Amino acid sequence: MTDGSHGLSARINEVREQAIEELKSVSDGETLRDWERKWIGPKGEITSMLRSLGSLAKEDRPAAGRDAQALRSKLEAAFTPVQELIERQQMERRLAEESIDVTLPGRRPDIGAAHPISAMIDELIEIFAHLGFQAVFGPEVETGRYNFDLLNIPADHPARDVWDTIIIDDPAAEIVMRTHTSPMQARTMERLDPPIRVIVPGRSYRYEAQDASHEWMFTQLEGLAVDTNITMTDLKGVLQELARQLFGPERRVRLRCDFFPFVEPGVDFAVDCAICNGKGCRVCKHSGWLEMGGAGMVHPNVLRGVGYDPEKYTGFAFGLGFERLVMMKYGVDDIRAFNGNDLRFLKKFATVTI
Ligand code: YSA
Repeated sequence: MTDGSHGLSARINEVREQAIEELKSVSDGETLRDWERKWIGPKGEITSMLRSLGSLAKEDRPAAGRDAQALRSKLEAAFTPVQELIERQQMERRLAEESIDVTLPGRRPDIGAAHPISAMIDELIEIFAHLGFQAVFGPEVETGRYNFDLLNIPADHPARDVWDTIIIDDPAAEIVMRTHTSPMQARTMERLDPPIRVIVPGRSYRYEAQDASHEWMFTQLEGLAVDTNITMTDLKGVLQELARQLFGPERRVRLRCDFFPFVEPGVDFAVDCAICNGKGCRVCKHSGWLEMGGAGMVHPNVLRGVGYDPEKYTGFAFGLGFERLVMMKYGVDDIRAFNGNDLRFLKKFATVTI
């Protein structure tokens, strides 16, 4: 054994003692990593010892190499249980910190509710389903053809001017926000053959000054029935049933002559006020009647426009405003409340949770 190898074996003993001693004082993950780096890591003491083997005499190198490797194994064997212990302690600490107290009272989830208009749409879809009507939905951006022409309102017709239309594109192309849900009459008839029984709930838009009973965006319900032998009696029966379902079995419906270009004859329909039983009160403006919307027998020109033979088929249609319906039903006195986003108002209707 040469002097050089003597020196290395003394260094091995020294390293063993010092490393084992230091390992005893390791108490956490950070000091353990420092220890690992210093002694057995790729740039640690053992590695530099192995690298220095080249400076030994050739015959001393194998034994010195074995000793250095044996020391690495020994230190690694000492390191492993300490590492396991520290990891276990860390895990226990985390479990203690993150444990859940199952006895704490839960947090009430914020559950939304259907908007009063949506709730009314659902209610009407249900009522009309029992009468054999199917709900269909159509585009809110319409062409003049469906919003006016096919409803017997040609370009030069004075009735066209009374709709406060919002034109959203080139006026010549007449792309409009639909002013009512009636365009779905023609769209439905083009798609289906009689017998037809549909309702169309949806938004409508008009360039209106807002006040307590007018909005620029509001919701309508259109109804359409086309078949052989449909008469005004069928219309009255359906509206009567609607009024009873919404406001109670005693309700009566009143039809009065009115004009809409797409019906002949046309009517406005009202229901006797459920609040005062028709005697007159603040809600019905002392008239005893609540106006619900327009209706009538589908005009032969409308039937012809979609290729139906008006000699063979007849139909009725009606259209009513949802907001005013909810206002009547629940005594709301300002239509602007529906889109005002005031939770105090909306929560009053929060019966339907979604
Ligand atoms: C008439 C005959 C039919 O065979 C079919 C449908 C109709 C209704 C027609 N399309 C129409 O829109 N008539 S209307 O202009 O009188 O509106 C119907 C209902 O919509 C009104 O009774 C009202 O309740 C509601 N409405 C109209 N403009 C409104 C509004 N609600 C709130 N704000 C507005 N600006």
